[in-house]
Amino acid sequence: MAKSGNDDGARPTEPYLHPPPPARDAESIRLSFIHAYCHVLGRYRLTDRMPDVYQATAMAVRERIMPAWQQTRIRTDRKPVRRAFYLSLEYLLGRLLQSTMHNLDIEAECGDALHALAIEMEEVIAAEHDAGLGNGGLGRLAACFLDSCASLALPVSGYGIRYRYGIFRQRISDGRQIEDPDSWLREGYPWEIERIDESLVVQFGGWTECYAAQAETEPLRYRWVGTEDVLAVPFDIPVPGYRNGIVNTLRLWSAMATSEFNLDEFNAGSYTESVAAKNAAENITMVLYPNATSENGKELRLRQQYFLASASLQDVLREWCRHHPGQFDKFDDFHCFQLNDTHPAIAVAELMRLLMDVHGLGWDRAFAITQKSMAYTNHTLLPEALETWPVAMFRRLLPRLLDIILEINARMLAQIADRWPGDEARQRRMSLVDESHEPMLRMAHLAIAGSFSVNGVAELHSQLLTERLFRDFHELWPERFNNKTNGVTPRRWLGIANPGLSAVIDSAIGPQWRRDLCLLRELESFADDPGFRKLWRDARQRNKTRMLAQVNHICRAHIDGDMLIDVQVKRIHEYKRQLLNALHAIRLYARLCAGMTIGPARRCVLIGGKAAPGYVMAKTIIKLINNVATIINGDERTNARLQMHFLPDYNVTMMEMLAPGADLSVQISTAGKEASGTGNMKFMLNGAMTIGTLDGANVEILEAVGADNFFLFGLTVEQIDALRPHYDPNTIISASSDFSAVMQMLESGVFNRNEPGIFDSVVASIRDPHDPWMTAADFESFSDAQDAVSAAFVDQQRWTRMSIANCAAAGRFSSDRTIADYNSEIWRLASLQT
Ligand code: 26Q
Repeated sequence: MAKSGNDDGARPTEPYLHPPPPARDAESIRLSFIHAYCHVLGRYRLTDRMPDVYQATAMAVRERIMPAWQQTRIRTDRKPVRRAFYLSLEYLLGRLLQSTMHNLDIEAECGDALHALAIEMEEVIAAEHDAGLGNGGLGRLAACFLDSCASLALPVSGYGIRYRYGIFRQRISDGRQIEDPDSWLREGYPWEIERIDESLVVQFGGWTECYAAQAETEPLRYRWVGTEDVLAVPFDIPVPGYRNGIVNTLRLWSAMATSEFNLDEFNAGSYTESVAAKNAAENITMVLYPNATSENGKELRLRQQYFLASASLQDVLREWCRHHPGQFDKFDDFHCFQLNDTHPAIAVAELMRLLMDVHGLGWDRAFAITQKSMAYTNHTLLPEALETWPVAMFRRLLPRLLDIILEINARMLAQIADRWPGDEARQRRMSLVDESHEPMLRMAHLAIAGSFSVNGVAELHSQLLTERLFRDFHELWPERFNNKTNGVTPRRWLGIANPGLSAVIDSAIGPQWRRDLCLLRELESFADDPGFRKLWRDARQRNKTRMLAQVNHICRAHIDGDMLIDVQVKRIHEYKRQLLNALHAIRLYARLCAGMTIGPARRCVLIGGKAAPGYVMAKTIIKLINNVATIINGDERTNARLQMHFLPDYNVTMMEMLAPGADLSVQISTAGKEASGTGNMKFMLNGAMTIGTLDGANVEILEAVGADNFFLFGLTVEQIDALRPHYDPNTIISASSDFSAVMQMLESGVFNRNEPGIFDSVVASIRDPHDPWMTAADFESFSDAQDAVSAAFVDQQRWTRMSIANCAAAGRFSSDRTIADYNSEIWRLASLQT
């Protein structure tokens, strides 16, 4: 096709097609639906098969994103603008149909279109399968960030992996977790567009060669040869901003064999081997690793990380070179890569490789560019969760990248030796290679060395990073360190999840809080208005009724609507202390059995979350929760006053129904262990009360809402540190009659009559003076705080005022605020709308 061009040196004008934008009225949407249902899906009678109805609805909606998507692309394409790229191994998107309609402002029209066909919108929305390409907080944060970037009209693209299987589906059988594969693509995924023409090659294995460049004066160059090559095929997902005409892109890479059959092997008769090789290539993007903290040393995981980093950087460089061939001086003025934890940190070395080996830059220029365009976000304080890779594996899989990392290390260590002569201990601590045992690469150190920005995700977390985990690096490069407190998108987590409460808020302060969540502060002036309180309480009660209907269905339970609903949902991990929650439920039960009081409120304890398949202790805790729940719920003497249920297969969609209906949000990690938490923010935003420790973002939630509206308990980071050397859980247990009764019940086998010994490890961990999570230390204070919750709950006037106060104070936990902070302090992007 002929290309029209201009001669001012700017890029040629592409021959764009300009199809007429599809109309957005209900009748046009109805016709699009019918077209998709009949002429695309080949169905001609409306049936109950919701997957097809959902697909056709999604297609009708998708058509209406396309014009703005194309416009957004043209805007960043015509004249180069500074852009940011979010690199993440995880995106926990959840469902997209309703959020897309909501952001495009066509929810009502779509509802009418379906209604005209006698279809209920709610059922169509429910037919969508969650896109579960993430484990938990880190992956969901990436999804909230994409929504906020588009809503703020910032030119930010996401890069990730299109896993064939997302996070496993959890089933509970006999109280134990069973994992089933999540084949989320089986019915087809209407939100993605494959761009096979933009595929790229990613190399693995092989070796490096040194060769002389054309001119003798030029330095030697390196090439990476003898590699096994894998094709990276991009699939684009639109990311619409909130009613602003912007649609950004999430680009997910899928691995494909470079050719269907390796002809040489085929001719040599190795048909089966060549098909097997194709399989090996495609395995790279087969499955999401289901660990919520790092499980180190798995080769396939390293392949995934490099696959993402290499394909994404090549993609960006290709685009840059189309317009600025060979001109890298301004590259870092136009590009910023945000690394979501160390998972994509290999990008530091890969950008060096591409700039030097492919584009011919020397080390110093390449490093200056790399270091000015990379920024790293840390999400953990647990030292055991820091990623490391065996040097030997790295050398075998990515030999050229290892060379580059070792050179970065040599130069950094020289800098350290210069600043602190003779301090070899410091060099060993900071080295990119841990040489205390088998040599291991420390990915966090690589990320810090190769970035201009390092941030934590809540104030306390960022402070602990600079004072503890990365203290040495903070001494060397203090200007790199900063905080960006997490947030959640108010569109999904209040507007969509809680339409009832949203309408009440709109009636008081108008609808603008969806763009500026700090406007919720205005609700404070309504907190003492009896009429408003009633509206608030009624809306929340309706949510609770809806939630309990679902929970009762899922758990085959009979929870009634005036119980205090106490919810802890998050990945199962010892540091999050679901065990402490279970101990408290046992305390209440033991008191009831002994004829004692448990406070005025009748209570239902809900716990949900997935355990990493290899995390034995986490799985035992699930089994314990289920067994305790069975005993408690089965006791006719007490089950009108106390119930407990485990929610199977907790996911994004389940949170959308829990946050609006929960009374109490349980955020009880050991102080200093939870980087931020984001579930805490979702509950608060929906008017639930928090019972929590001074950990992660709880600290800032408490500060925002005030001590009168928060149930604080537990030791602080400093108190934990001070207690640790003489921590004596057995004395703590003996000193409390409640705690002794709980341990007595646990240890006498009340909860495992037919399976003696199965909870021994759990019991031992509570009694262990070296228990890293110090569960026993906070038992008493947790119990007292729970008693205060119970008393507050039955004073409905007071509880409602507190609920309003929580929502009113949630403004700063919008991911719009978080992204505005990333932008003003790290990315420095211009809005596409000014
Ligand atoms: C690493 C290597 C190999 C396999 C798996 C992993 C891996 C995968 C996921 C390591 C960690 C994760 C996820 C971590 C995570 O979700 N962290 C949470 O991030 C949230 C967003 O910042 C915080 O709110 C939480 O406090 C933090 O726990």
